[in-house]
Amino acid sequence: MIKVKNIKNISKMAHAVFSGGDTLRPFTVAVEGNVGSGKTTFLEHFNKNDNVAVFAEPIDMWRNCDGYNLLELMYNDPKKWSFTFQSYVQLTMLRQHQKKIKEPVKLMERSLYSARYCFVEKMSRDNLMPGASVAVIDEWFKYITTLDHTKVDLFVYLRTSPEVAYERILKRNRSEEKTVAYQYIKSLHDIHEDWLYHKTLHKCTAPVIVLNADLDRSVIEEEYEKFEPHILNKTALELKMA
Ligand code: 8LK
Repeated sequence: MIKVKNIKNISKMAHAVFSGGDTLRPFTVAVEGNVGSGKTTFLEHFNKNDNVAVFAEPIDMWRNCDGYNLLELMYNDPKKWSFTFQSYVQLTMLRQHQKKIKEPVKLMERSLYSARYCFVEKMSRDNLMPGASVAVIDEWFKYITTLDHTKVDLFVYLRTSPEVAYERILKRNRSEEKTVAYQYIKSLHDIHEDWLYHKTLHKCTAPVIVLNADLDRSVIEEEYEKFEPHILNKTALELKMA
């Protein structure tokens, strides 16, 4: 137990108290959910808070790895590019986890865990990634998740019906997502459900808050606010403000 000796160090201590073992880590929240579940809207809401450092999915890096748009390559020829794409996703997510921040709360869009448990899972089930490639991803995954600053303290699951998620994808019309079929979204939905809701798939390494993300943009803020004290780890903030 850390004793609070002076106010100057209080923010540092809030980090330490909630580090769950590894060195001075912020309270780390990963927002998870299907493609089209409203993660960006969720991040925008919390980005207004000075105590939160928000990390959006590093999609621009996936679109430009030394000039290659890996996201586009993966969607256009998944059999050829899934492994390459997910190898890079794993590296960029690791970097997000390890980025140092001064705020007591880190809010990440997805995580190393959804990379492996949802997306690699899906590619493996669809035979887009052969067993040998999954094994290599897994060896890296097992190693890097032992490193400092890779733990997640809380998952926020933006739970949508696959129909609503699919409708939103059609509406936002992202160029790489043109080839995405409803069936893909439905099975990605089932995988998220089994991992974070039924907890029957892989390991759920932190508590999960489930939000009704089918709600329209105009009312979803109320849903966020209901859970805000938990998401922001009220205790860490109280310590910081003491
Ligand atoms: O989230 C942006 C786009 O990237 C969306 O079309 C789904 C895709 N994607 C993917 O194929 N594999 C991923 C992620 C996103 C995120 C992780 C961690 N792995």
